[in-house]
Amino acid sequence: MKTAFITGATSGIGKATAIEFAENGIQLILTGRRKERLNELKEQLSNKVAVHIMTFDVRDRDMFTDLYNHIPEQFSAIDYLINNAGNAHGLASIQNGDIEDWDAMIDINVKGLLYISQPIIQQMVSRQAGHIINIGSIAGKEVYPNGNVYNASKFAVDAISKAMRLDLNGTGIKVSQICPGLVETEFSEVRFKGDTERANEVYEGYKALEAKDIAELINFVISRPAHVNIADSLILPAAQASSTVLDKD
Ligand code: NDP
Ligand code: 8X3
Repeated sequence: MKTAFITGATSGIGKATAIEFAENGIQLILTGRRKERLNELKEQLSNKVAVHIMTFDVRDRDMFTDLYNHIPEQFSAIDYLINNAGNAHGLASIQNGDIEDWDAMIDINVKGLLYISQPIIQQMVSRQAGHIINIGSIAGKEVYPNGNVYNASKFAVDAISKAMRLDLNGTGIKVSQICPGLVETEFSEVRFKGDTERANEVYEGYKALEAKDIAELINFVISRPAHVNIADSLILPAAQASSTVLDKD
């Protein structure tokens, strides 16, 4: 039985990945800050696979370390690490951006990913096996107006993914990055701080990707034969050509 550790499993892509993995018999460590949602998902999936939940903020390295050191034996060998937790906070020019939003994006999307990855990578190295999937973004391939620090955080994920692949070459660990374009999740609601109307507008006038589309790609990437690594992958709605070109009604 394989084990996956998914960050940001309380909504969107992370939640859809948990459901996809459970359908494929992969037991789960589900993480996020919203405990209620983790409990609900555990309840929903426990008839398919064993589920362990860990409630923490990826910025809180001490709390993560403590929880990680107490993972039940059954879940202790992690085969798949899905580094998914993250968000955009705000959409403003560099001259007007909110410093707290910048801190949140760098601390969560970049530093949080690193904090979670290192101990899990060390464990994978000792077992000479494992697969890390980093959720990047089209925002980490090309910048767009007012995306600045979110773009920078996802460019960092792109660089970290490449760096992990170099450093882990020869250890038996695969590193893949998946870079979605527009996916309809709670992402825009977070970016616009609960302004649902503005968030909904992001997905109006075309068919955005669904979280399940990304989950299916993740499942495809982890289920390739041992000699195959899909190192990087850009997945867009058919209506999207770039970060700034979108065929809307
Ligand atoms: P959602 O807002 O639906 O989900 C974000 C997830 O990240 C939640 O489960 C949330 O859990 C978790 N999270 C956020 N901040 C923290 C934190 N400080 N500590 C722990 N967990 C945290 O968005 P998506 O599913 O769309 O986003 C998932 C990933 O996909 C992100 O990395 C995002 O950048 C990326 N992405 C999204 C795209 C899109 O268009 N939606 C496109 C390209 C990439 P909780 O709040 O419970 O802690
Ligand atoms: C999320 C996609 O284009 O809103 O990473 O930045 S975008």
